Amino acid sequence: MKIASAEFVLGAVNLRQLPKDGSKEIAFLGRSNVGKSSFINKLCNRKNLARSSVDPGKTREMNYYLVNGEFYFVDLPGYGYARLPEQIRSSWGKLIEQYLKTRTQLALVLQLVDARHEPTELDMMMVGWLDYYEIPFLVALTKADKLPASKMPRIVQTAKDTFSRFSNCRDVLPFSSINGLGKAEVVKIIAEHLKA
Ligand SMILES: Nc1nc2c(ncn2[C@@H]2O[C@H](COP(=O)(O)OP(=O)(O)OP(=O)(O)O)[C@@H](O)[C@H]2O)c(=O)[nH]1
Ligand SMILES: [Mg+2]
Repeated sequence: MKIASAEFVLGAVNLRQLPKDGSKEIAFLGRSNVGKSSFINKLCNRKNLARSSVDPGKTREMNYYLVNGEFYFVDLPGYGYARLPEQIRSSWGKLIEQYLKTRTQLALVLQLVDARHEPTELDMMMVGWLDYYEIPFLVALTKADKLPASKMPRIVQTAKDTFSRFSNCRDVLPFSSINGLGKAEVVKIIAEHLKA
């Protein structure tokens, strides 16, 4: 599969606003500032399709991008931004859990984890939900360009040890929005899940 076109469709703050055409969805989940928007831009070869923020926690909407006129990339609001009021954090949790629980056209989730850090408690809670709701997911270790190449194999192996006990985890791989590391593999796995 080649990603030839991508366009912003809508930003939703509740599930009633989501597209109703039934097209398959690939969703991007991860803590605030982990690199979700940059990831989408890299996959689509676009600089500013998904707005990447200098101001973490700003994206509160679920942003939909139509790809190849055929399926959606869904940029989910980031979690774990401590400076947000508790009320917003809990409404975020309800929205995402309802989305994961009910969205039958969701084909795959890209769970993003910073390659330089251990997965957070919230990261582990998210993959717990994904597994519980039987949603296939791929773990991408972001900002891999910030790691020395010599450290990479051990970091990837440690992450594989952590995530492979979840039966819906399809793979764990390093990714960089700067140099494109991992992009070809990610596109291939997305294409497989769109077909299934
Ligand atoms: N070096 C490097 N920096 C990255 C990479 N991906 C993202 N960044 C930087 O990390 C910051 C956050 O990236 P975003 O793509 O906005 O992260 P996000 O997950 O969409 O953040 P929120 O929308 O706030 O949840 C930006 O300054 C990006 O330039 C990467 O692969 N390598
Ligand atoms: Mg973003």
